[in-house]
Order: sequence, then C-alpha cells, then structure tokens
Amino acid sequence: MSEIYRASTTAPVNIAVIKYWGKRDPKLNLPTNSSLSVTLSQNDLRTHTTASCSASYPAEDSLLLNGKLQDVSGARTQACFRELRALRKEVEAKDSSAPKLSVLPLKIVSENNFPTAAGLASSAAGFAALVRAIANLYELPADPTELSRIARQGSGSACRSLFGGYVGWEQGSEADGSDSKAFEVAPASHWPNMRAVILVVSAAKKDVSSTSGMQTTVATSSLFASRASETVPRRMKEMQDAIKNKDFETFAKVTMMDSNSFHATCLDTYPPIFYLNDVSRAAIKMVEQINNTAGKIIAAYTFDAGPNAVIYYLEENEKAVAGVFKTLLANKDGWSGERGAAVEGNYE
Ligand code: 2P0
Repeated sequence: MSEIYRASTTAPVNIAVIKYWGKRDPKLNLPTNSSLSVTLSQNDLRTHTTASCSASYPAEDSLLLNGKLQDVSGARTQACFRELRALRKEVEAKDSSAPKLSVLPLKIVSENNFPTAAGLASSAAGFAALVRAIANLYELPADPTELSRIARQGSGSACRSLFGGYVGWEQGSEADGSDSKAFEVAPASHWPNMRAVILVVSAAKKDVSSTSGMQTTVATSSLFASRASETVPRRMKEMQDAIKNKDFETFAKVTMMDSNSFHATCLDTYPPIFYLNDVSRAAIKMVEQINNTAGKIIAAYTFDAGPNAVIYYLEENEKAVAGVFKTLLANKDGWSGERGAAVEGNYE
C-alpha cells in the first residue's frame, strides 16, 4: 500500500472596498487597477480544503467541491497545479531525502461552510485554500505573498484571501505578473470592532460572469479608463490612510463611492451590465437614511458582481445598523422584491 501524504487548511472570503474590475492580461489575471478588501472571519464564510497525493491514486488529478467532482482541466486550475509542482521540484532537488511528491497525482477535497445557493462569490476563498493546502502538503515556504501570486492565476480576487484583515492587491506592471501580488494593509486586530452584515438579496447565479463582464467593460466603457488611471489610484491611498487612522467615516464614504463607480462602469458597458436590482437600491436608500438619522456616516454599503449587499459598520453601532436591516427583513412591509436573508459577519 502506497503512503498517502495529506495537508488541510482554510481560507476566508474577502469583500472588496476598492473593486478589481478589468484585466490587462486575462491569461495571468493581471488587473488594470489595484484593489483592497476586508477579509471575513473564518468563523463566518470560508472554504476548508484538504490536499493529498499518493502513488495509489488514479493518475489524473481530481478536485471535489462540496461533494461534486469538478473539472480541473481549465487553464486556471492547471496554472496553480503547475506552479506549485515546480516549487516542490525545487525542494526535492535541494534535498534528496524529500519524497518525490511532485510526480504524484493530487486529490483535492473542498467544502464551503456557507450555502453555495447564497449566491456569494466563493472562487476567492476556493483558490486561496487550494493553493495553501497544496503548499502545505508540499512543505513549501508558506509566504502568503508568494502564494498570492499563484492563487491570483486561479481567480484574481483569490490573491487577497491569503491574508487576514485589510488586504491590498498591487496591480504591478511586469508582463509576467511577478509584481502583481497581495500585501497586508493592517491585521484584523488593528480595527477589531469592524463588522459586516450581508443581505442575500438573490441566491440566483449571476447572468454575466465577472471574467467576461470585466472584459466587455474594458473594451467598451469610456468611463472605465479614468476609473483605472485616476479614481482608483487616489482612492487606494485614501482607503489605506483611513484604515491606518481607523477613520470609519472616510473608510465608509470611499467604500460606497467605489462601489457606485464600479457599478457605473458596468452600466456604461455596451451592452450594459446590471448587477444591482430594486432591492439593492432599497438597501442603498436604507443606509443613507441610517446615516442621516445618525448625523454622521455609521454604515457603508458595497456590492460585487451581483445584487447582494454587504454593509460595514462598527460594533458600537450594531443596533442602529444591523438591527434596522434585521427588523426590515423580519417584516417584509416596505421592502420590495425578493425577500432577503441576513448573514452576519464579524471580521477578525
Ligand atoms: C472584487 N470582483 O474586487 C471584484 C468586485 C467582483 C466585483 O474580484 O476572472 O472572480 O476570476 O479574476 O476574481 C470578481 O472577479 O475574477 C471580483 P477572475 P474574480 O472582489
């Protein structure tokens, strides 16, 4: 019986406050602008992945996600496998006693602890967990920056899930992507009272995938060029300063404005891409009302490539922010469209 080598890890979902939208190289997932996200607590939304390899396995690599066999022949998964095997080969070349794991078939088993039907993006946590699980299996130096470059090739946003807390993704300028990687802006412990509530407006699969949507935006939107070259670089700096200074009002304002800017470029795409719906717009109005009542900004909305809202707030404003949304969801009156569900998220 051949030995089975095994390693497990988890990776969290991240929600961008400065959005990644647009690639300058679709093959390497090199973006047209830098981005910044907040990593969700592992207790809330995360992927758990076990990677194993053995001479006794069938010759083909395999990936099981939530109990379903996935196609691993795609260029993105293959790029991750190839890069990790190359790094393992270096380990084996340096240490002749290291078992030759790089030539063994891989078996990857992943589980999300949130319902796939929730319509929440899982590719970021998925590829981050896959890359780290194999890196652990291969006993590679677990430098998250190095691993982020590999995970980026699986899914762009995955590079940000290799770090906890507040994470940037430097767009880089090299053609080979060597400087397009994630970096830590601040650990979660820096601003421990940050909270989020996720409003699942629709569990339906999005009709325009991020990968194809952003390509159409780059090709057709005239708003897009100024977003990538002027708006985002300025906001990256404002956002990093806001996080360093724990300045919630600036953090929130920049978050909301960047979400609006991203969705404006979607609308400016031809044919237009609509991710927000009436319920999303009602959530925006509700946040504005909460902030007006408070007399200052205590809540921020942001939307990814779908209608679900993520609302950021500080723990001390739990009642005034999350409480209002929960009451609303419990009592459908005044809430148009499909009934939402609240998923609470802490940041750690
Ligand atoms: C983000 N999104 O920064 C932005 C905001 C969606 C809207 O990253 O093609 O799934 O796999 O690199 O990472 C979604 O894009 O795209 C995304 P690929 P990905 O979180």
